[in-house]
Amino acid sequence: AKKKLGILVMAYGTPRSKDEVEPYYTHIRRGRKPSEEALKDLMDRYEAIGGLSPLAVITEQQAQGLEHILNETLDDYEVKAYLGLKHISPFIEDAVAEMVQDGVEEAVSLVLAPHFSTFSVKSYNGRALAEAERLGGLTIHCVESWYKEPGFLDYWTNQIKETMKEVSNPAETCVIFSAHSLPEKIIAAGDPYPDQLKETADILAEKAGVTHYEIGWQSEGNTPDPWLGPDVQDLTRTLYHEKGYKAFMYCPVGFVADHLEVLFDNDYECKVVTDELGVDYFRPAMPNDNPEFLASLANVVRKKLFEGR
Ligand code: FEC
Repeated sequence: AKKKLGILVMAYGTPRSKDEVEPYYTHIRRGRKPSEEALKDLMDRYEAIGGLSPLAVITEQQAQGLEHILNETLDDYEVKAYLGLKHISPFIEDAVAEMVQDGVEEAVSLVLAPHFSTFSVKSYNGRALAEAERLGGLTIHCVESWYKEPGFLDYWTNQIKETMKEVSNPAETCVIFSAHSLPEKIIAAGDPYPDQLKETADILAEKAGVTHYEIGWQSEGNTPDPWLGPDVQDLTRTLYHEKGYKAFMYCPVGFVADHLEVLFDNDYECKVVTDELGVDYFRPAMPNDNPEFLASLANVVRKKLFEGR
């Protein structure tokens, strides 16, 4: 008989109905209810991208696609993907409990975000390991980061090259690589997150033959402490004034799907800035359920599974 292998696919999560926006936001804020004003602001942003985020459907497609590829390529295993979300049900803990109930003894965990940070990947994996420990009988091999996986880099390289074909003057275009901002204090704590984004940008710029590129941060939270900068909107203005670029291409490589932070923070907010400056806006397609991208995630899982065997 084939051995059972669980794939714990972890992602941020998004409200699936308007009623879920408040509990979701409260969970993000670690149990503190948002003010009426903050809640309305978030509701308005969802409204601006069409009512709700497509993220729920995309995350599900990514998990199913990954399960399918792994079942086709791992002869000795019966693979099942379990979705575990950070801020909404099914929570990470629910997914771990389901694996234990299904009699899964071995699992690989993968966060649908390429770069490691204590705030993101470490907290996802920490929650999964704590629940597995509490329930017993399940070993989870945790992937920590996968931004250097060749198929992932190829995905973005191709996207950038294709999008460059639409640009009228590549020599006067700047590519902005970005990830979700985090509180600046992570740097003092030695977090590799900023370096990993920089490395991703350097590799992609080289592979895609991009001359002008910069690193920016986006979607920072509404808290008093300083966040990693420069913010992508401010950066766009500064670069325009200092270098006179005629077009900007936004590559939010810290994310893997169309969701609020891309559809609003890039496609609306950054576009407001490029419109104001009278320059062109470009944003290559996100990986979503692209088959080559999912195949690269399957590679990451297989490598983790066979590591040290
Ligand atoms: O499409 C959607 O509905 C949801 C998209 C969504 C993604 C996402 C990814 C990341 N976040 C990260 C960190 C933080 C920190 C705070 C924070 C706040 C929010 C809020 C919303 C939200 N995030 Fe998010 N994030 C998404 C959505 N995020 C909504 C609350 C309103 C706001 O501030 O805009 C600040 C929490 C606090 O108040 O203390 C920190 C990181 C990622 C990328 C890695 C990952 O996907 O896990 C890091 C997608």
